[in-house]
Amino acid sequence: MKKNKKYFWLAGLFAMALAAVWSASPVYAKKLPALKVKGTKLVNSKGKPVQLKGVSTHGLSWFPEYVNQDAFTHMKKKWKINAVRLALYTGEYNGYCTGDEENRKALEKRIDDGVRYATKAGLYVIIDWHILSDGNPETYEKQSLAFFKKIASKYKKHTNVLYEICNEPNGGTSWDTIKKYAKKVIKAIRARDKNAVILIGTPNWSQDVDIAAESPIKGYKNLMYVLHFYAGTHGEWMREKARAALEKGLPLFVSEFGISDASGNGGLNKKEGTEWLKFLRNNKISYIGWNLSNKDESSALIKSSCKKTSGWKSKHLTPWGKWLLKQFKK
Ligand code: IDC
Repeated sequence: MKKNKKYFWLAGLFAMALAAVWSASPVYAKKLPALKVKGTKLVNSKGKPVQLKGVSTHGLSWFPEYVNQDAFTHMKKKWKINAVRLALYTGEYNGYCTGDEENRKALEKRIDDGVRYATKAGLYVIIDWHILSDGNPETYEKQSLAFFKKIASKYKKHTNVLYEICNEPNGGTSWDTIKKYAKKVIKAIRARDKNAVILIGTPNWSQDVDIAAESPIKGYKNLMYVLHFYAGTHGEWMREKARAALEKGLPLFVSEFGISDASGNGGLNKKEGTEWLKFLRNNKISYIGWNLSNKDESSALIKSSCKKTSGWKSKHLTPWGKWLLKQFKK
């Protein structure tokens, strides 16, 4: 009898210690349900559609100060976002593939920090291989494979991580070329992380989803195809492409958008932006606004006069920032 009592207390202590470790661990603080792709939609484990809504960082090399715990927690609580995107430029100045080894290490740490902050804040997080001036994803294919192998091994247990493997192929890169690249990267990710959602960029700055829909990638689950728009430049004609893709059963994800023109600057087209948001809501398509910085451009969310890197009030936001926050709260 006495002996039993002792074991009872020991078991109790052990359970308490386990609970303490569990709750102190940032990784499991708020484990979000893993997402899947069903038909054209992103769904939770019960098959219920989930719409991710959030913001993208600017280039991680250029505006690292916005990757911080307070910012992510603030955006989750006050802005009501549920996802954040970490934009890892590959080809630009101090990009992942153009900077030196020290820069690369710093960028990798920023991604790790970003995932940790997002996890703690209860956000889904997209790790974005941000090709842009490098146009063709094959330009840095070797680096991409090495990167995603490393990152997928590291984050295979994180149910809140999504991988975006080529932001915006351009310069005439064909869907065949993108597919060839994507298959290699998907294979590398899947060998490590069996289920995470993978986002695939489409031709012509991720606009030609209708072309991707004619020949989607086969043999893997949980793949989505990327559509990007800037309402100042892209209107109904691009929604037509999206509709054509959906009709063919292609799952779409808007991992970047704005309502300025495609340069990320110029006036805002709120009317067209409202049309787009209606379309996204009706089709339960996830959307991520560009960009979390105070750069002096109309696609920045924070006013250039504001130096705060978290805890923003309405007066610190640009007209675009204010508009986007209204959408999140709808
Ligand atoms: C823009 C930034 C701008 C930067 C430029 C080049 O807003 O400050 O100088 O990139 O690096 C995209 C790209 C995204 C662009 C954005 C606006 O994915 O990197 O950011 N845009 O031009 N596609 C369409 C628009």
